[in-house]
Amino acid sequence: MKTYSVVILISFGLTVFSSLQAKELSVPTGRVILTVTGAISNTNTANKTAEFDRQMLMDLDVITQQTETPWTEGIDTYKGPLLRSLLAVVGAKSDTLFVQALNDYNALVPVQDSYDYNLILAMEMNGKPMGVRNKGPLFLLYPFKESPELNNEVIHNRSVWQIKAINVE
Ligand SMILES: Nc1nc2c(c(=O)[nH]1)N[C@H]1C(S)=C(S)[C@@H](COP(=O)(O)O)O[C@H]1N2
Ligand SMILES: [Mo]
Repeated sequence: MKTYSVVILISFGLTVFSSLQAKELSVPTGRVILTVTGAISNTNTANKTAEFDRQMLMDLDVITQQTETPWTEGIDTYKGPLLRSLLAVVGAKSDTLFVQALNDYNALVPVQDSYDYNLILAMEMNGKPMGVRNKGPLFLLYPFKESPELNNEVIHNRSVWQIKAINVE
């Protein structure tokens, strides 16, 4: 009876453990569009970074956000993973992000913003993948419509588009 329970407990434990493992970072099969570096506990490369292709990002906690922005006319529909779900999957261990664009623009973004707001890495605009010419492949989008107080220069500066990398500082 006792031995039986122990065996059950161990196999239950192993099942929980392996399902946690399965939730950990997969490996990109498509083109890598985002690299996360720095203070993270889950990595998928030899040099301890976390690389993502489009599919891996779309497998995170994805929402759509309808909003205007200071750089666009009218309301558009954006889709992409919540920043906090990206931070969870890489096991981000610090409170500031250095967000880096393809054109070498960069900005520091407090991790707290991702908990205070439904901040997404927008990948699609009005149902179409965002190209580099159109703020893609990833645009750190604050919900300006939902939270009008975000419409200020500090937040504008954090609204990095054409993102290629995020360092957890
Ligand atoms: N990739 C990228 N993102 C960026 C910028 C940029 O130059 N490149 N400029 C930032 C700043 S400082 C502001 S205020 C807004 C708007 O920039 P713009 O209106 O000068 O284009 O985008 C932000 N995101
Ligand atoms: Mo700016």
